[in-house]
Amino acid sequence: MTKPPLVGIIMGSQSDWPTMRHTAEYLDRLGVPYETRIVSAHRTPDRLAEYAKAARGRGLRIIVAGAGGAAHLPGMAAAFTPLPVFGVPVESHALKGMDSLLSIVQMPAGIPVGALAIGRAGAVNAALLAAAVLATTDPALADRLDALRAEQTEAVAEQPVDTPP
Ligand code: RP5
Repeated sequence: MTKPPLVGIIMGSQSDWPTMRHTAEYLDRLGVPYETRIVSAHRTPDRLAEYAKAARGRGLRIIVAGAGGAAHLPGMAAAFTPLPVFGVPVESHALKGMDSLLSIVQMPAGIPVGALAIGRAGAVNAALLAAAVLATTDPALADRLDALRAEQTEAVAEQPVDTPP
């Protein structure tokens, strides 16, 4: 039987998936159950409201929201749910994700969004941050997170090598 999702990974467009799949990949590595949805703040506002309002009642614990450009998805999701929302600024073509970052990070006091880095780094770290929050009440997950960090440390060489041209 599959476990019910604890993390909702939402994104504004199919075009965000190449970035947001990294969140899914890391949650898979850590054994954290999640779901994925395309939910646009602008193109599907009713879907966003319904999703965010129902999220806690369906058992989700955290929402990771990725969006690019005028990236209102994380902030609007946070407005509709008391769950922690982590925002991932997707790298846009026109402004390289600076637009996404500034849209996500500068929330008015009272409705928080935890803003991550632009692009893949933010997507990976959103998964690790979500796992760290869940690990505060899940010792087995805390062990898996420790193991992943140890693996990462082991993988760092002491000396650089020339890369082929
Ligand atoms: C945002 O607009 C999405 O999050 C996406 O990053 C951006 C562009 O969307 P598409 O035009 O590629 O669907 O809503």
